[in-house]
Amino acid sequence: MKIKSIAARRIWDSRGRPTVEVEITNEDGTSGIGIAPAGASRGTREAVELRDGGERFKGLDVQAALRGIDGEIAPLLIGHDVTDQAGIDTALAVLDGTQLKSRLGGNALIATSLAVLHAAAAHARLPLWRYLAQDLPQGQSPKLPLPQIQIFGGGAHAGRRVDVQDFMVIATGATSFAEAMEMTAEVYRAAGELMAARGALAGIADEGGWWPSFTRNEDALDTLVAAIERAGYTPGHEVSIALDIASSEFGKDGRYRLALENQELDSEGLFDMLVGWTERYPIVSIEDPLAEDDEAGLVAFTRAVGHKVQVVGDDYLVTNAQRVKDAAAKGACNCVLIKPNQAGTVTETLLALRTAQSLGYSTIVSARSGETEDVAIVHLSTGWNAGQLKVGSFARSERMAKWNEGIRLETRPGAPAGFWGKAALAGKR
Ligand code: 2PG
Ligand code: MG
Repeated sequence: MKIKSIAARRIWDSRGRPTVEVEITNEDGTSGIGIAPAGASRGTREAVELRDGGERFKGLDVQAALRGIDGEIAPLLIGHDVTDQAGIDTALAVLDGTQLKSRLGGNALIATSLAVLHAAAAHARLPLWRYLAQDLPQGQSPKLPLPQIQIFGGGAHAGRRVDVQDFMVIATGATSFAEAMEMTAEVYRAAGELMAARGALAGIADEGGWWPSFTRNEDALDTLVAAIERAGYTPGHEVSIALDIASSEFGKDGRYRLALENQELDSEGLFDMLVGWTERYPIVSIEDPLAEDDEAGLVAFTRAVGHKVQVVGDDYLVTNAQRVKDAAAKGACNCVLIKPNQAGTVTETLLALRTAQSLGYSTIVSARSGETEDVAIVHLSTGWNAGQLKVGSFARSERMAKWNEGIRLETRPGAPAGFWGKAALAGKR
C-alpha cells in the first residue's frame, strides 16, 4: 500500500511546549498519526531534537523540523510502500545524514517513523500491538507489560528539588495489568495523604508524581515505604520500589553533587550510598545509578547488586543497539530502557530492544517527561513483548491515557496472552 500524503503540524506537549505531529494517509484512505515526545534529562548520545532557538517559546519552536518534513521527507516517502518500515527508516536516516539525526531532527524523524507504523497497522486493519506481534520471534506470544509507576517526581522534573528523579513503585504482587493499576492507585493516594498530614503537599511534578517536599533523599524512600504499608500492602512483596537516579544530571567526571544534602560524593561514595539503599529498602530496580560517563562505576554496581536488583541503562545506553552490545561485553547494567525518540526511528528502537533481549537483558519501554495523549508506547511495549512499561505517575491525562490504554488492551476480546508480572524483572530476588 502506497503512501499518498504526509501532513506535519505543530502541537503542544504536557509541559505546554511545541512538538511535532505527523499524519500519513495511504492511497486506500487509511491513516496514522505519530507524535514526538520530549525528554528533560537527556543522554548526550541520544537523537537530537531540532528546535528553532531564538526568543519565541524560549527557543523551543519546531518550525524548522516541520519545514524539513514538508520539503524533504514528504517527497521521499510519498509513493513508498507504507508496510516497508525498515526501508523507510533507513531512508530517513540516510536523508538526515548525521550521526545524531541533528539535521532534520530526531523529533521530525520519530514522529514520521511512528506515523508510518500507525498507518501500516491501520491499512492492515489491526490494533498496533497486534500488528507488531505478527513479527515476534518464534514461540513468543505478546503479554501485557509490568508497569513502573512514579509516586514522587524529582530531579529535572521538579526543579531539582531533590536529587533523585523518579521514586516509583512496581506492583510485584499483581497478577494482571488492571490489578497493578488498582494497587498503584492506593499507594499513590496514600502517599498524597502522608504528604498532606505533614503539611508537605505542594502539587505535582512534571510526570504527575507528588511534589518532593523532602529534606533528605532517604526521607522520600521512607515515605514511599510508609505509603505502601498505609495502602495495605507488604513492601518488597506485593509492592516494591524502583528508582531512576538519573545521575548524569548531577554527576560528571566521577564527581556527584547532591544538592539536597549539600554533599559531593565520588563514584565510590555514590556506589556505597546506593548499595546501602538496596540493603535497607525493598528496591527491585535502579536506573542510571552512575552517570553515563562513569562506565567503570556502572560495571561495579551491576556486579555488586545485579543478581538481586534490575540495573537499568537509560542515558548510558540511549536505545542504541551498538551501545547495548558494548555494555554487555563489559557487564554494565542488566536492563535497557527503550525510548523511541532516543533512537530516532522505530526500526532502530526495535533493534536495540531485540539486541538487549538476545544478550539476556530485560527491557522497559518508556515515555518521556514531555508527553501527549499519544498511547503508542503501550502498544509498542505489548506488541514487542518488552516485559515492562514506564510512563510516569498516576495523575495527569497524558499519563493516565497510557495506563488506561493498557487496561483496554487487557480486557478487549482477542486480548494479549497474559501479563508479565514480576517475571519481567532482571535481577530477581
Ligand atoms: C527518564 C525519563 C522519564 P526524561 O529519565 O527515564 O522519566 O525522563 O524524559 O526527562 O528523560
Ligand atoms: Mg531515566
